[in-house]
Amino acid sequence: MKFFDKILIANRGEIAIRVMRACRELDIETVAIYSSADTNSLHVKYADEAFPVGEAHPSKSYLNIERIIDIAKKSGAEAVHPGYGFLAENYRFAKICQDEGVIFIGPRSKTIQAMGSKIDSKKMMKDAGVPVLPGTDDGVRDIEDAKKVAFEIGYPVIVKASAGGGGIGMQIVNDEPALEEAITASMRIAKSAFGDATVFIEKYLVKPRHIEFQVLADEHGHAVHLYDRECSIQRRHQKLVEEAPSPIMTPELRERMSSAALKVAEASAYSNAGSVEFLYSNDNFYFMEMNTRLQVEHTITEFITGIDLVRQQIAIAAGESLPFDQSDISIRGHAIECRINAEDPFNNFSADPGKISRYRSPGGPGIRVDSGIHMGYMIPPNYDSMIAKLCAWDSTRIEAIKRMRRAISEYIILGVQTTLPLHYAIMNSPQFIEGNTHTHFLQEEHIIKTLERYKRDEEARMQTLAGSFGQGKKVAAITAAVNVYLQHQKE
Ligand code: MV4
Repeated sequence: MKFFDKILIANRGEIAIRVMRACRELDIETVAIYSSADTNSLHVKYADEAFPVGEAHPSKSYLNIERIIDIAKKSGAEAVHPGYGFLAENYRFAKICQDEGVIFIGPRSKTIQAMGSKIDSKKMMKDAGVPVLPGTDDGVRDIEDAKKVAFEIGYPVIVKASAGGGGIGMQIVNDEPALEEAITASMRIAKSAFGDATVFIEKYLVKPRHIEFQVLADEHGHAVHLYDRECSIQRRHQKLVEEAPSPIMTPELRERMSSAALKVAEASAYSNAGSVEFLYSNDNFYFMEMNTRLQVEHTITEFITGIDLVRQQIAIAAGESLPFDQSDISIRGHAIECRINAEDPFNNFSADPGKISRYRSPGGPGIRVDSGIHMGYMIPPNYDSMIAKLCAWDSTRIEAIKRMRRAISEYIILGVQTTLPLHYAIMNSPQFIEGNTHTHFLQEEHIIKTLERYKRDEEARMQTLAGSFGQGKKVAAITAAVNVYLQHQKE
């Protein structure tokens, strides 16, 4: 079954390669685009054809809609996969693709647009019977009205930008005297970041969990969910560790949350892959937003369900019906993803682009590495700092954690600082092992203390490792042995 002959991948790095891998298995030819900073990038070599798309700055290349459509037509690509980031949630791009006769692999333009407004999507879900946090139903119009609503729901409240993303413009307000200034500040930030000053207020949850459900829907009205992911461990709204399923999930909670997720898909007449984000606190959950794209962490869902999400996205875009229904989808075991960023966790996570001087990625049972880097690769400073995704699967959560520790111990990335030491600290943290995570997990004392201990131990730092529980030495020794081996390889 051939869904398309040729697909253009409007992205770079690991996700471009991930999509091309699905294409190759489906006998679909691939077209890469690349900026002037990516002439030597792996996604360009992996593709059957590659076209320059412009200068390094994203606005001149990976966001250049006109040029991308032009390349799609010139190359004869019938469809475009946007990956994540860049144009993935740009409803104008989806619309232009449609108008130009190129299939956009994702939901319809109108759905992307509707989900892009936090106020509109929240309203739509509330009407559909999905739990949402109490707050203003519309944008804040006058301060007296805002005060009244905040008083009714009780402080603390949060002011959010309707067009917002990544926490931009969010203001937490603890009491009435602080409300007016927070609204003004939020509106100003929202106006400059999104060109839309609309803000709304809702009840603030102090240490919620972020739990999301993967959904797949075809263009014939069938929708299924592919279970849950826990994504609470993040820093400045960038996720760092995700796991599937959530460690707190019970059959009863899963029943409640998955039916809400499917209601979201139904109410929006959704098609293609998406995820429904909830905040969870005290056995209650609330719809936050729907991501209308393939997400970075789709890998762990693939591990526990055995379903190739990119293959399904392509089949759905080709007009196929879902080849399974809900009763065919079950989960097996537990999967964890660690995002490896070229950042220095010992220096306030400052970006550390540059040349990879030594590289060896882990392998063996239950390990998956998605990356676009290799030995000798120069990480350009122009894009996101995520350079690899390390995923571990095993039959139980604790075994998956131990497998992840083992994989981290095998992972050698020299030449740039990475988040590997932080991941090792997290995988050894008693709180994490208990599944006791929330959105403020990384601010907690214990992780910072462990990192400071690693920092003092220069040798361990070189190996990117040092352990709690007395395992550090053994693991560091293994890493050192592999490093020596690689040194010999080079000389
Ligand atoms: C919240 C919240 C607490 N209460 N809303 C952050 C980004 C945006 N998607 C929503 N965010 C939050 N909204 C209420 N009413 C806490 C956060 C939040 C958060 C949410 C998910 C993952 C990480 C987070 C980190 C800090 C704050």
